[in-house]
Amino acid sequence: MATIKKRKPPVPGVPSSEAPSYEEPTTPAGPLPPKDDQGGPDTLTPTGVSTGQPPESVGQQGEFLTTAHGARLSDTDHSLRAGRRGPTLLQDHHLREKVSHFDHERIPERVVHARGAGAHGVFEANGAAEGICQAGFLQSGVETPVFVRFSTVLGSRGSADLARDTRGFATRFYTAEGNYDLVGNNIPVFFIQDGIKFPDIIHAAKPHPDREIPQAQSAHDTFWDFASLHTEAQAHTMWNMSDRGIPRSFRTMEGFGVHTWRLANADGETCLVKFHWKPRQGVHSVTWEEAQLSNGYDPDYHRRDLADAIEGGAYPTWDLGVQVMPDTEDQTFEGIDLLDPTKFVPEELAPVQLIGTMTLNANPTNYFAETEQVAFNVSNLVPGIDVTNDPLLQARLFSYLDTQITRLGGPNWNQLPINRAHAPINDMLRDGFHQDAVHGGAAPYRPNSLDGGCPFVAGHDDHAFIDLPAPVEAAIKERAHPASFDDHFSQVALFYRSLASVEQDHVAAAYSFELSKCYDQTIRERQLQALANIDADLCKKVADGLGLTPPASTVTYEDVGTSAALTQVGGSWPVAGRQLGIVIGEGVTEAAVTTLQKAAQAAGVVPLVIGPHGGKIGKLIVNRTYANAASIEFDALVLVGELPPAPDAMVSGDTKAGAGSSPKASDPRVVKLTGEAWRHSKAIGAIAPGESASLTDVDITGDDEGVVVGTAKEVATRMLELLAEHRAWGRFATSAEV
Ligand code: HDE
Repeated sequence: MATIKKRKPPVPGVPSSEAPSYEEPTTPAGPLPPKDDQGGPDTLTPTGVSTGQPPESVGQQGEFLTTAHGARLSDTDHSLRAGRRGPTLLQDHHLREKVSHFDHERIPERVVHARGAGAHGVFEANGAAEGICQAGFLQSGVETPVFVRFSTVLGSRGSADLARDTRGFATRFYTAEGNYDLVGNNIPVFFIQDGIKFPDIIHAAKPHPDREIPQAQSAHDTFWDFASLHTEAQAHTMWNMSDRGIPRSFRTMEGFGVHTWRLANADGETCLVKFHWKPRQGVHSVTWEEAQLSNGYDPDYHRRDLADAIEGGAYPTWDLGVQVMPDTEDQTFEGIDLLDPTKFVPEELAPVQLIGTMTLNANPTNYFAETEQVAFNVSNLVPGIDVTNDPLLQARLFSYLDTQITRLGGPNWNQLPINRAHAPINDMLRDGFHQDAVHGGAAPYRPNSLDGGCPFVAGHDDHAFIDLPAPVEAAIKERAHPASFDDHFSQVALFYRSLASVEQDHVAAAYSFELSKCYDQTIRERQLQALANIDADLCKKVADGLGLTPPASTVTYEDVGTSAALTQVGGSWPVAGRQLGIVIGEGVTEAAVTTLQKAAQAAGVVPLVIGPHGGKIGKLIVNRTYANAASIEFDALVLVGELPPAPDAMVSGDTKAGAGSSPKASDPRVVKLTGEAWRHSKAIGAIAPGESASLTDVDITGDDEGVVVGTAKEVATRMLELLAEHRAWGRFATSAEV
């Protein structure tokens, strides 16, 4: 194999492990190794035995182009024809193989959560769960490989990342006792209480069946028609309308198991738990305007952010925690029915106890083989973790296994490399499409004596999965739910009232936006009634936005207070993986930029130089230009010196200008960039000389909140502090102040 010159990219996004030559290479060489940031599924046999081979051993091999059966090919540019101007021959085996395989490259996308991004990592247990759960991977110090897939719910596979939507947060733990899949969301409550309603809510939320619009959003009649009629959906809907519906990054999302699970320790003692993922990066969102801009400028925003962060070494980390509740007969805690998935348990009532930490440290090598073919399954459980009677969870136990049969083309999807368990498999399941294992023996049945009785059933001491004994009360078989499922509003009010006033304004704006997109007035009015039942002030704000009269509440319920853990405002967080835009012009003081770059890199922040043209300015490499930079790429912006219009600027009519009528000294694209950073309450810095023009062009001064003017060193230090706070929160005017 040729010597590999590994690349050291200045910023993340490098396409391959070796820099390309200008001329097409002609000396035969084998496949390049994966990039430094890439990992793959462990190389195991379909029945769980490690092959000890590196991940690239399962990729393409050899120096020469071959057919699928391994014969070397001499030409792939011309089909085999009867004469140079004649028809193509049916005998062209290479053409038929190549085109036919291409014709079948696509598989059905997931019916929900079609758009997603994945990463490999490791989970390390801290042992705090040892007393409540016997699962081996939760014992102190045990390290378990994981694969995580984040997703939106509604959009199709090619939809934009920053749709207002719930995010999936699915984690597979490849434990020594078999795969354990925690298939959760970034929102702790769900739309429906019973799995039988899942097709209804999804049909309502997906595009209208006649025109197939709108894509990846809930701002349309069928969604609000359903949500306003089936009011148990109001809880989840409120979370979606909050900033949680538009996360800044997959890295800055909490994750929730949603349902209540039953754990058992080695003595068989049980408890009920809710699972939480707590991001060490903090919980942050974008503004609605940023979300909309991002869907145009960079529809892959979240996917890119995750891959870039891992490539750049800013490994995203979450602590796994549990809220532990007693396993009582009524499965109720502090008046909350733990079997109702539209309810959550406020952290003040049951603190989240941390039981381990997950770090994502490798990007997939191949999107299709890993992120697309991973098949999470809620019924992938390990000894010590069992389900409860939550009727939503019960339906999921059926659905995940079932859906893969169509999506992955048969019953053997567990044998795909990304789905193989890291434990010996002896399941007696046989044959079927795409069988990868060559099973031996004569007796795939039990009991047998022809195969020596193998496989044997395991006892408790052999780490068998035991369905935990739980009492089932004498009952009538019926299609009905318990009275405790009837309250659809009190916890929704709790959530809304726990938010900071700026977050409440965002909620009101989101409802107003979504409902204003409905065609039918009746649907708006019906949803307003639901809001009236949740919070009169919220209802009035939304009604004002829609030009309607707010209705009076039709329900009464006990005020359930607030929970401080629900707001995202405040605090200071690690900045690694954030992006700093450094805007420069011709004749820039290079030393100032270098100071900023060094300070950013030392903190794990990616500095991106934005110049009037591509290439270099002096010795500085330009990463973005005024023409291709978009404000959504940068968590903070520093303007260095004077930034006059570049030759390609159309000062009077630039569509990116948005610069008002008064003449500006700076390039209109820079004015727009800075104006948006201001509106989105991002930190802005200016380095003298020149701060006066670049800042006054957008009517801001060094005295404004989140704005810093000074030397490069001063600006660098302060920018990192401001970045850690995510936003200059005080810059958002709130209705509470009016
Ligand atoms: Fe899912 N869900 N779901 N879901 N779900 C799927 O499984 C389903 C529910 C969640 O990245 C599908 O493999 C039913 C709750 C995530 O691959 C499907 C019901 C929660 C993912 C399915 C629910 C989730 C899925 C589509 C009601 C949060 C993406 C493809 C009974 C706790 C996993 C697939 C990935 C995916 C069915 C409810 C989360 C069709 C029937 C509640 C994160 O099987």
